[in-house]
Amino acid sequence: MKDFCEGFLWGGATAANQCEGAWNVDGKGASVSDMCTNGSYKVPKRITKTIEENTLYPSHEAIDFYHHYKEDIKLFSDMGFKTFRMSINWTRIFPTGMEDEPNQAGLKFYDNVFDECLKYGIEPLVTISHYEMPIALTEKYNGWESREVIDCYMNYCTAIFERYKNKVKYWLTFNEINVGVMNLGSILSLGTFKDYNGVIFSVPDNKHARFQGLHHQFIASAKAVKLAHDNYPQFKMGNMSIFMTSYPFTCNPDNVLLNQERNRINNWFCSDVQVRGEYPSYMDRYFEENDINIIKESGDEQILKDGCVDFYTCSYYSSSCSGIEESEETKGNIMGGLRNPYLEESDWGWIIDPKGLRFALNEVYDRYRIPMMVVENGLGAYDTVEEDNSINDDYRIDYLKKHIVQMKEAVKDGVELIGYTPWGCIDLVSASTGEMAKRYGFIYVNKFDDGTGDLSRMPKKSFYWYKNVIKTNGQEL
Ligand code: BGP
Repeated sequence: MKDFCEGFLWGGATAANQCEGAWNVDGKGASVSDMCTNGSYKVPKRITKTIEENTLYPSHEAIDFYHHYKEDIKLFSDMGFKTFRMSINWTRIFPTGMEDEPNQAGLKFYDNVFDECLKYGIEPLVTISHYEMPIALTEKYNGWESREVIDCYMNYCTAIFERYKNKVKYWLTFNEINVGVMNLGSILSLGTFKDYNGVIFSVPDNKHARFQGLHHQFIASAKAVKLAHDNYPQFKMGNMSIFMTSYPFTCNPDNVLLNQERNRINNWFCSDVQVRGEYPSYMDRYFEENDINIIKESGDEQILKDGCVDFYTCSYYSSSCSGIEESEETKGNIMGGLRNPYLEESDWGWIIDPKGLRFALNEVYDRYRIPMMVVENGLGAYDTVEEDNSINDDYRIDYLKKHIVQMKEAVKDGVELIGYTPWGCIDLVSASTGEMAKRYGFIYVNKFDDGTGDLSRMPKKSFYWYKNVIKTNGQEL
């Protein structure tokens, strides 16, 4: 029977804006994330037009990976990481996104980070854009709504591909690109929120701008893939989508159809374009019924065809149900739905569903038949530091163990899974709430929601557990 392949890429994942800090250091410009305040499960975070005094902006210091990367990568290596998923902060390389020449200090920083990884035999897995587009592009162009932003992104890709061609092989064009099918995507990834400031979840919806923005992201992604394929044959280019398994709430055919429709729009639309190189036919009706008219140029079809990704990646945290009934709802990571009565949830109300991951992996592999990675998964939880300084995060071990068991089942089912990078391998700022208290890491960071903390790092119990998982290639869980 099949098992995790030799050379399986065990590792962990982060994003620049959630860990680096040093938000305005060495020539870095402000990104969308740098304009977001902290929040909590109860108090939502806000985006502000200017930096407000006496307000905490968690990305500004985060866990200061910028100055701790050597120590952190050493700890990853102690765990036996084969890969480290991280993002390049666009605004470190092009502070406004519109310069002709890249910022040398920014380029140098990532040289140092990659060299440090390679020193330990850790393969960098790089997200090109992870919720950190230059704020200047949102102001000038309303973000991805304008086609001009494709050129800015390509300028950025050209600079980083050429600079890191001997250091980075695996690239992801956009983090969770399908967040753009939801309103929240206007802030996080599309930058189509011109002149809005306030609670991020309350941004007024502009469907046209979102889907136009997504179209531009598809074109940018395809062009980046083609640039890589034409010039850097050693590169492997991937997509990255949120996969939120969705079940019909009951076997009522209306629920089954509703579930199919939601799956298509939320889970499949973006990856269908990026993997198959064309818009799926089912979207025509959706666009028509929602009065969405995407402006395309004549060469776009060909660009999409020429820019299909080499491997599929997704984040997976939770699942939900679709139904026409009135019933309790659940949020989950970004997408929600009806609450599944068979499953438990995390302290942040995200349903925990390891079998939903096996289901997802099978569905995706059946559809695309290309190598896959799960590049985000994990449990955001409150951790307690005991008197002897130990952190006994058995709940996190339990969550990850159950998901790895199901990944193994999927491999036995025939899925070509080549990597797994649990989210927030070191504690970092939460994307949805801006908190530190929602911790995912194998490594604890002494940093708190009020901005205090000495930033010291400490392995949790899960650190030693995961080290053994990697050592035994998933045999001992
Ligand atoms: C994903 C994002 C990550 C990350 C993760 C966990 O949607 O790609 O950036 O933060 O979710 O979410 P949160 O931080 O809100 O718990």
